[in-house]
Amino acid sequence: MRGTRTSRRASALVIVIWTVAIAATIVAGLQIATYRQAVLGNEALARVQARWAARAGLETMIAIMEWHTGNPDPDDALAMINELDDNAIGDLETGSYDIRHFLDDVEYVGPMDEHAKANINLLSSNDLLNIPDMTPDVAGAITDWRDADEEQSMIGAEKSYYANRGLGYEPRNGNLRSFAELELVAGVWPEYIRGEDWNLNGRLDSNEDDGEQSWPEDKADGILDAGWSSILTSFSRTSPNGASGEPRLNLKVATAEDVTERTGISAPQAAALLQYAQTPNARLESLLTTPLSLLGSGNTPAQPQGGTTGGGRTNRSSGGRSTGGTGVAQAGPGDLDANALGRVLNECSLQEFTRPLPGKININTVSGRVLRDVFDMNPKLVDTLLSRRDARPTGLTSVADILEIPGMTREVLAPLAKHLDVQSFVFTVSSVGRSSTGGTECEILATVDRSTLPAQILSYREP
Ligand SMILES: [Ca+2]
Ligand SMILES: [Ca+2]
Ligand SMILES: [Ca+2]
Repeated sequence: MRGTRTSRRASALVIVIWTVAIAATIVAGLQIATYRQAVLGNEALARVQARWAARAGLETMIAIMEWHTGNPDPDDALAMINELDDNAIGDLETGSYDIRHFLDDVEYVGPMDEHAKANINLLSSNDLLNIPDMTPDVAGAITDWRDADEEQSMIGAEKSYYANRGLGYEPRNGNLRSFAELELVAGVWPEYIRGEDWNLNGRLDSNEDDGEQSWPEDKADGILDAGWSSILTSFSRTSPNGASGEPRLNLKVATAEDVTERTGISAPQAAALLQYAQTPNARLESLLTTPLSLLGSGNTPAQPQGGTTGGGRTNRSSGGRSTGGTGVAQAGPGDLDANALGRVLNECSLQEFTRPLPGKININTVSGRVLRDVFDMNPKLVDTLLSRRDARPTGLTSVADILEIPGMTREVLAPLAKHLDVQSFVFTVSSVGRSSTGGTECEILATVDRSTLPAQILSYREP
């Protein structure tokens, strides 16, 4: 009896031990599965946190841009840019964001100003030929890609060229809409366009700074050499609004009263300006290089004569007028002084803005490389211009201010004048978000146009 009871107890003990062992195994298995799920959950959560942190950075930039479009400060050309830069790094409860870009071999905190580069849609074949690695056939092909006609330039490429090579596409015969589109143009190599910045985000990513370890090949020197993308853009736009925020006054249809009210210039000056506006090929920037009295009379500086006046304006003889001086400072009583010229350039136009037009370079943010490599400016003059510009806490508030910089004569300014502005409207924001739990990162790359409200996203990707 006793033996049987002992053996039963032993059997029960074995069963209990087994049960406990099996239960323990099940619990351990459950724990592992739950742990894995928790890890996956945390990773997913961290990705969401990082993505929304990046988005918060972008939204912050857009909010600042929109505020300054609605509330412009005509006396401070840098107000918005400074505020963007001051808010380009931010902390949130669940993460942080960081917005930066490379320009002229230096990394800056803040969004990339597309107006710091030259808009490829505004460049002539001659401008294009100044660019490093540019050859005449590629410059011709870019011009043909852009121009509306099908007439092949001397060594360019129109529709037939692409068809004969079975490329499956043809030139747009219109302005390039993205910078990567340039790679479709005959003879253009991605290496020229991107340099080391293979994902075209204006940032030095790890694969772009590790030599030959990963594509692309790079110098691994901590500096982003972004090829043509560092000096050219297709995104910058001209604003239909003046520096005051009001729609620009179209001089082709405005009255003298409109002009005096808007710019504060005298009635005779307004009349002369309106008269010039009616001449064929009139360009507002010509005022920078030629006094109003010569433009309004339909004369050129080369053949100055006392022409007809536009409303009692005093004509001056050509005797004392030099085109080699410091510009508007020599203007006569009928001409515009620097302040008046600045207001005219900032508030008027010679066209209706029925569609977005390619943007100009902002002299307050343009890189020295753009002035040297695209506009072929003397390097010493570029240094003077940039140091004078950087010394002004509120920047240059009118293109006319440039004439105060030593060496910026009318001759130097003439080929450049049509490319210059003092404002920026399009920025590319590379916002990298980081989750506060773990180091998960997510980048959002968006190009924002603030020229009209609400701001428009011209391009968006998550590289
Ligand atoms: Ca064409
Ligand atoms: Ca990059
Ligand atoms: Ca590499």
